[in-house]
Amino acid sequence: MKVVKEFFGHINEETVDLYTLENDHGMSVSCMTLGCIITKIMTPDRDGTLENVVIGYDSVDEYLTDSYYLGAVIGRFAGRIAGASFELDGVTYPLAKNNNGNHLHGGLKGFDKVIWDAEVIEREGEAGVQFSYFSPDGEEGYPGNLNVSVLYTLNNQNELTIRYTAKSDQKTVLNMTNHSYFNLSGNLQRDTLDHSLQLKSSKYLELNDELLPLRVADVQGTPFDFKAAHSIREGAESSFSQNKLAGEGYDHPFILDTNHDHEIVLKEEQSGRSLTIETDEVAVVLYSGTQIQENGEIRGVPARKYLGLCLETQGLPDAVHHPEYPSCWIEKDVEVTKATTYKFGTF
Ligand code: FUC
Repeated sequence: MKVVKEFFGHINEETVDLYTLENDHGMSVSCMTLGCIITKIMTPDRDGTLENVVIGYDSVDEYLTDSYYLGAVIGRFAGRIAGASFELDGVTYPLAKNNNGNHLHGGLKGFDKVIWDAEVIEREGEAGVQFSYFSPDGEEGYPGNLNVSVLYTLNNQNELTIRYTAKSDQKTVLNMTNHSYFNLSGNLQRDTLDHSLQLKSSKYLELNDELLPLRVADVQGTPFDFKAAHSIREGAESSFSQNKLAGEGYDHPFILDTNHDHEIVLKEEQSGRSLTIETDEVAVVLYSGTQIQENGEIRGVPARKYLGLCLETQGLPDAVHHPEYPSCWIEKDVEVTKATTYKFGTF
């Protein structure tokens, strides 16, 4: 196991460092101090060939102008918050408006665009890096001074675990995730339409035309039923209104029926790669990369829809306006922690 630290770039006077965690099988995860962004995950295909399975860029400048949140940690609140404000204990908190008058993924300068401190963590059988950040009271409109850390660890079972820990000096809201775009074909050789996905989820959130949660719906009889694995293409090419609304694909929260039980399994037939995700979180947002513009290249391939897909484990978007959803509030001075594990395998 090893951790290698490299210089990745500058933002004004500040240095951005890249950390590569590598296990004894040569699998590696590269992540940096800007936004805890995962730039690369090298995993073996069924013949043992190591290739990259996430979308990323090679320079800090590309990440600074990026609007896709490639590989980044999202916070304080993942997904959209209607009207960019919420009420807590009788006080209204206006938030940054950065998406059609709504708030998206933490605002104008969310956790994805700030530089985090980093510390290498070496433990038996694990290579890791812990990023930490202090988010002051009022940042992007959110109440409470918040100390937050994100720990990435890689082990010899080809498992990457992301652990989010946070504590605030006031009651506040929190919903963090990682926004990696997976593409198991390796080095973006193919798009993700023929990736097959299995989800232990019976219910999803229907969205309105601003992509905000409308109501809880049953997956039964729709392209949102992934209890038996099927391709992303099935939704992308379906005439089902919720798939059309998401730009011919998916941009929806799925409520998980179970946790730590192979609840999310993604596979790519040609390479033989699989990804199994297990989480503490109540939901996963499946976003099929439908807003990626046909504009230039990403790592040598034409940028386009479906080039990667996100499986964002998290609480429910806009939960601040839905008391019936699982709570998104965190109490004053109480440390909260959530973890998600990504196991890279072959079949
Ligand atoms: C996702 C989506 C959005 C968005 C973005 C880049 O999580 O929910 O619709 O466009 O990230």
